[in-house]
Amino acid sequence: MENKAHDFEMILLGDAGVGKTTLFIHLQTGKPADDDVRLTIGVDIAYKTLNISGQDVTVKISDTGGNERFRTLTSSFYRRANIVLLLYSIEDQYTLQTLPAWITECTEQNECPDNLLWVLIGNKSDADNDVEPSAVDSFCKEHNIKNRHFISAKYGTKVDDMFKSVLKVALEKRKSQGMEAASNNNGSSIKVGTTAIAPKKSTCSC
Ligand SMILES: Nc1nc2c(ncn2[C@@H]2O[C@H](COP(=O)(O)OP(=O)(O)O)[C@@H](O)[C@H]2O)c(=O)[nH]1
Ligand SMILES: [Mg+2]
Repeated sequence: MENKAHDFEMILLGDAGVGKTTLFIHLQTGKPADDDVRLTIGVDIAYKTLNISGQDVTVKISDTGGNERFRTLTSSFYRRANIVLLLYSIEDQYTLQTLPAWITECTEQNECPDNLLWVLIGNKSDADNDVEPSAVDSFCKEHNIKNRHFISAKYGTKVDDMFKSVLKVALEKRKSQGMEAASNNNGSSIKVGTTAIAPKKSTCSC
């Protein structure tokens, strides 16, 4: 697929089987995924435009394409992401326990990890819960994750609400980062001694 202009880049991370592709297809098509289209090869990319508070926002969404099974996600998958949906299945507490490894890998490969928006998604909310709420609380505390959602990607429960809410937070975050950068910079140059140095142009996409 061609690389379109987009405001945010979102990646779906988590162990095989947690429902990333099911969520990806739901976000892409607006309806539940058929079983036969779920099996995918290579990185899958979709573009989605949504109006958030009167503003059109385009998001590039990337699914792992099944490569997480072999722990072979390429650095380009992580590099320019600004929003990371960390998925676990509420049916299987082990899938929450493995998320820190994905966080580490993403932090190492992303070009601007300090500005990443991390969102925890407990998927399969239609199924029996195997995860203690206290385990989710401590996970969020430990990794400083302020946004969490429970969805059922299979049945589409809360998927649209989650997506809108995440984009709203991402927009607010970007706005506050912009304001912070402006107040830090306050103009076009930084004075060191008697020499004015133009601020280094960031290569960061966030
Ligand atoms: N009960 C239930 N099953 C789900 C849900 N989302 C995905 N699944 C099932 O979980 C399995 C793995 O889903 P998939 O999207 O391929 O996971 P991925 O490996 O993370 O991409 C499939 O059998 C899906 O139908 C959900 O919200 N509820
Ligand atoms: Mg998949």
